[in-house]
Order: sequence, then structure tokens, then C-alpha cells
Amino acid sequence: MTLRDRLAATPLAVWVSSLGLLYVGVALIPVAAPFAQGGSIVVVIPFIVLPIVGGIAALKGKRWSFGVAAGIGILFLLFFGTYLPGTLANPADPSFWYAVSALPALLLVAGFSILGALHAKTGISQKPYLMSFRSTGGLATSIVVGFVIGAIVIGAIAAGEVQTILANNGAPADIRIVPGAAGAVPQPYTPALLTVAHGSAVVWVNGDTTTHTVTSNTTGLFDSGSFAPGVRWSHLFSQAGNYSYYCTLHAQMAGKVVVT
Ligand SMILES: [Cu+2]
Repeated sequence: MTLRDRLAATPLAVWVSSLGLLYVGVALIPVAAPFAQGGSIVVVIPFIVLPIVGGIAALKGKRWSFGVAAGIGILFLLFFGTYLPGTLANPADPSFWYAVSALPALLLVAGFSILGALHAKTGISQKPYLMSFRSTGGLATSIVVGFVIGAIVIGAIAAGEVQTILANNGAPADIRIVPGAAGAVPQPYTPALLTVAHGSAVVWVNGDTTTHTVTSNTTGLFDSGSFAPGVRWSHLFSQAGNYSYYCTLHAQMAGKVVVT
């Protein structure tokens, strides 16, 4: 039997149980690496080694090897189930990608290896969903993998947003675009009226969850363009005068800067 024949003959349940556990163990290495300096790597090593050993055992496709994979999968689900939800809540957490991929991987491992162990005695070749990618088992696996890829992409986008907000958190601003500014709030730009001496730069910060602009009512005087949540924008007022401005996206949002 050539290697290619062997790969083709390997049941879906073996692929999923084995690759799932190998992933959970190997992917933990970069996540755990920062802890190495602290010396606590010793605590993490079993969490890397155990799933890798389980993943290799699962390749055997025997009843006991499915049992080992199921045991490790469930053990890790119980452990990560208490440990990872906090990480999942924050896409900017450096371990987010691991949390959002390892938990679904472990669910697949547990499901396929338990079913594999249950049917190993009679022979899993009788169960198409454990044997072939072209089955309900293969479909379920594809859905989970698709979910994980989507979650990692969305997480990376959200992480950028969180970083921007953190970077500007507490940075000084003269005028704040308040949360819910596009709705019925008394001062979408707070304060709605700001008086400064000429030669002053006025800083706006977008403290809302959506994009806004700071645009002069007199065309062309100043225009921030769309700026995202957490972002700051400033304009230098060199001449005295009354400067009314609004948001091009939400025309009811209005503010005024008086320059003396
Ligand atoms: Cu707006």
C-alpha cells in the first residue's frame, strides 16, 4: 500500500481527531512562548505535549486510540471552558485566535473520537459520516472550519479597532463626540459651543461607536472626513470668527467654535 493509498483510506473520524488534537497542541506553542521567560513554561508543557501525543495515537484509528483522543479532548474542553471565555470576549487579546480555534477544534475532536470509539468494534467503515469528507460528518467539519476562519478574520479587524481606542484612551481632547451622537442627544459634540483664542488647535475625539465627521458649514473651511471610533482629529483656527460645523453623515449633529 502506497502512502497515497493509505492517506485516501484514512477515515474522516481519524483525520479530525488526530489533526484537531495536533493543532490544539502545536498552536499553543506560540501562545505559551511569552511565558517561557517567566519560568512558568513548565506548567504549559503538558498542555502542548498531551494533545500532540493524543493526536499521534488517534492516527491508529483503533478503539483505544479514539478513547485516548476523546479523553484528552474532553479534559481540554473542561479546562479551556473555564479559562478561555475571558479571552474570547476580547478580540485584541493576543490569544484570541487560539481560543476561537481551539475550542471548536476540541468539540470536533470530542464528537468524532467518541463516535469513533463507539463504532470501532463493529467497524467505522459502516458509518459514512465517520469515513468520508463527502458526508454529513464532512459537512459539519467544513462548517466548523469556516466558522473559525471567519471568527479569526473578524477578530483581527475588531482588534485593530480596540487598539485605536486604547491608544487614544484618556488623550486630551477639547470636544468629544459622545456615545449615541447620531441619535437624540442634547450635545452630540460636547461642548456644543467652545470658545478659544485665535492660533489655537481644537482637538475632537470620536467617543462614539460609529463613524462621524467634523465639517465646516461654510464649504471648504475645514473637513475631517469620516473618522472612526477612538480616533482624534484637530484643526488650527488662526483667524477670529464663528465657525459652525456639522456631521455630513448625520446632518442633525451640530456644533460651534467661537475664535476670539
Ligand atoms: Cu455623525
